[in-house]
Amino acid sequence: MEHDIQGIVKHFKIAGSLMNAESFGSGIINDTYNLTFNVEGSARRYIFQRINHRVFKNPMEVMENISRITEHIRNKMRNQEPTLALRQLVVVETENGTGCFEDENGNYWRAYNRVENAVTHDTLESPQMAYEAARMFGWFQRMLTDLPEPPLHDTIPDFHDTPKRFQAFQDILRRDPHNRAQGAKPEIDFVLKHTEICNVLLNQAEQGFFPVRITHNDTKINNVMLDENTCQGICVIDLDTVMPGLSLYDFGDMVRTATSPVSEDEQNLSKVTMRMPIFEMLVRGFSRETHAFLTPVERKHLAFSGKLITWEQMIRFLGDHLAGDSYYKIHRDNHNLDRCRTQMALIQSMFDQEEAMNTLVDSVFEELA
Ligand code: GN1
Ligand code: MG
Repeated sequence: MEHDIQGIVKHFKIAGSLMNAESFGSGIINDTYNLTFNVEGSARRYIFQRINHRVFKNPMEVMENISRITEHIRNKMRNQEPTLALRQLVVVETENGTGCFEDENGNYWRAYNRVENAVTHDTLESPQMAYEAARMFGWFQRMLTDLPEPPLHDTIPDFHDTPKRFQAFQDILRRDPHNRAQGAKPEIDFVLKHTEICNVLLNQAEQGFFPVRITHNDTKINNVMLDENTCQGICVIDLDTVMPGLSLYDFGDMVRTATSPVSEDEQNLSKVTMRMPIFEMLVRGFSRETHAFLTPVERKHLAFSGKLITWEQMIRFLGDHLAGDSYYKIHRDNHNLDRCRTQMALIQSMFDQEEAMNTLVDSVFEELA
């Protein structure tokens, strides 16, 4: 193991002794470990993470946000759903009373309890899972509608500012520092052909049509935990990017990550498709928790948001490929290019089914009215 985990855990308020540490999860930003402690004869598990501070420039602020969010949710749930309240993330305190420890190498660490009998899925096998996952991300937005002041820190400024992302993409394309543009011509052409997607939400947000809410901003489908046996939604995880944002960013990233039957780095593109039955369940699950506060303009753009976030993700992966893979962890050559290609195939599939997707959203909201 690359880090001195034994030394690091001493700085967290955890009773018992460390028995085992192993790498964990499929995140492509932070490093995650599953640690098992012996607490008076029984095993207790924790998740330890090294926060990637090249990406999150101020890890202390990230943890301040997360402590506030998790406490707020747990407090509300204690009254509403006491059993589920016990299955939420709890930030483990460090010896200095914060939720973040900086080691001597300048790495930042945090720890959570491990939520037991709950699992995450990189791809969704059933419509029921899609319903629950979407309901949970909707629930998460609803739970945070009354988070007391002050506003949360912006942990990554302009995170979903698609026009700024596009500018950054154009900049790296112009510089092409690793001479990779040549080998990615169809992908670059596709991006440039569909720039009309870029400004739609932010232009209207500026005119006041999209309220700023507290959003998760990274609603990859494996960021929600479902009960291992019943598939019931338990909690939402990976809270680093929870900050002010537009509701549709969260819906869009679910469409991106849940409707395709294969993972985002699948190399056989013929398998990538936007599955309508899953999309339907995303709309049903998300709207169940949010329909009371979503505005008509937000509803109208639910289907569109899938395209937007997938296009944004496409330029992020492609931009990182051109930049020499400096942001996302890669495990093979052209990994980011593969990821970019699945996004492209998925957008194409959404183009093909656009009308049906919009019709479905309308009919679900009509049922709810
Ligand atoms: C990153 O590392 P992970 O899985 O939480 C990224 C998301 C991307 C995602 C693509 C902070 O998420 O925005 O959508 O990869 N997180 C950050 O897989 O950039
Ligand atoms: Mg994340």
